[in-house]
Amino acid sequence: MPDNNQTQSAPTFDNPGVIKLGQEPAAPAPVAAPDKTPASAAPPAAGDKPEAKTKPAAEVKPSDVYAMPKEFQHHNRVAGSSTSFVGVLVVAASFIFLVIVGVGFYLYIANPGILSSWTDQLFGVKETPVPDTPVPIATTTEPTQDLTATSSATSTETGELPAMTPQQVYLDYLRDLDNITTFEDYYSLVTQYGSSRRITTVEGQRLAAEATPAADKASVKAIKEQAPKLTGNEDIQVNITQDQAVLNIALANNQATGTINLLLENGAWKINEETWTTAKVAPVEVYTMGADRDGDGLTDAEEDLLGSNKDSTDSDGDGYSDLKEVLNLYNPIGKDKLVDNTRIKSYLADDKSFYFLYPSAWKRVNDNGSPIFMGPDNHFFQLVIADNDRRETLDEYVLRTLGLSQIKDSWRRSADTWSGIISADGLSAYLIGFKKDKFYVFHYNPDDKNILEYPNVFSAMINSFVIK
Ligand SMILES: [Ca+2]
Ligand SMILES: [Ca+2]
Repeated sequence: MPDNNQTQSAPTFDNPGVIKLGQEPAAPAPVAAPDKTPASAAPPAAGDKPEAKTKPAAEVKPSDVYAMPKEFQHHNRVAGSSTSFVGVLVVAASFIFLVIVGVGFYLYIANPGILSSWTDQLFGVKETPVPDTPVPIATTTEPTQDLTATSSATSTETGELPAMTPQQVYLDYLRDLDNITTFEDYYSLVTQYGSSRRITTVEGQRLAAEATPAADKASVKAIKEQAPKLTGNEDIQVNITQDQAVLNIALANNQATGTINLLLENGAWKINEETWTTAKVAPVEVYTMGADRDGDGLTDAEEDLLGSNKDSTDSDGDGYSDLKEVLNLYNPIGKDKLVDNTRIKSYLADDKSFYFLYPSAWKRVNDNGSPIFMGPDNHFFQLVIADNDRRETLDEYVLRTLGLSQIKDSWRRSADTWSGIISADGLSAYLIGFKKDKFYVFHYNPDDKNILEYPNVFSAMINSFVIK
């Protein structure tokens, strides 16, 4: 679970980073002045050296008859006869120079980098001078940075940025969550927005959650109650590291804060875990109690079921109210136990591992492990038994099954052979025995008008539950 108290450093999207421009050449190097050209290698001017040799001797002796060395004769002859050849050389050198300058200029226009690299090599240039004018950013090939994602948030498979940011994914999920009506809708939503781990988790909840219409309804209700109601003014902080994103959301209208963990899977952000630090206040209960003419807490429907007096708070006059007797498993119309009331029966499991009381007039259906007791007007009770394959505690099971973040102490119940948690609306009871091998989940499904006609008989059924 992410530690939302830990302040993490701001993501790197605050700093889009130094945009690395290509090794842009400095201002065009001016074409080299023709001071070093092959043409400058002109032949030495003829006739300067022989000048020293032409110094007349002070004394001329017959043995000193001057004779010009052969090499000088040769030089003189060449020099004297090659004037037009030097002109040709100059013209050729000029032509070559022009060709070099022209090719150089062409290369510079076509690909500035070549010349600069060549000149860098030739002249040992190590540093690229800072351009006088900023290079237009448009020349960069970097993708435009999304403020809500960092360049590190790329899929390792596609190398592309996810199409949606983590917060977009979560907000879309909340929007769609508001429209679900069944647990199957929820599961479908999770397959769209959830991480593979979360999909697996929710898949494991389907059997129990969809066991009956009542369970389905209760599950969806709990999931929706747990979802935060965002106004759009929330402060959402996003921390992205590699393939993980954490959203820290502070609700605008109360103290609740959420930590949402998302994983990058197949190039998209998937919701992996949601944690809200403060349980949201449950909405005002939409269920209403059935009529209770004498105001003793036992509804008129229950008094009819048990045969007690709808106009007396203590039908048998023993000093104990009808309600108190029923909840404590005593007969409100006699001095015996509730099970002795002819309108109540005991249900014993096929393997005789547990039993509990139920209204004998209610039709028992689906006795194949998850008995349903159908009452009038589509009110019914059901028991669903789930093996504790994961060896979870009751709290873990309830938190996971209902997607809750906390369990209130006022929801807890216990008896000689089990401990339990009653849902906030009182319509579901999650029990576990001391062997901790099974969870026993009782549901009360009221009618479509959400009028609770049999809440106390349902409570008595749970209170009568005994694991052998
Ligand atoms: Ca009553
Ligand atoms: Ca009584």
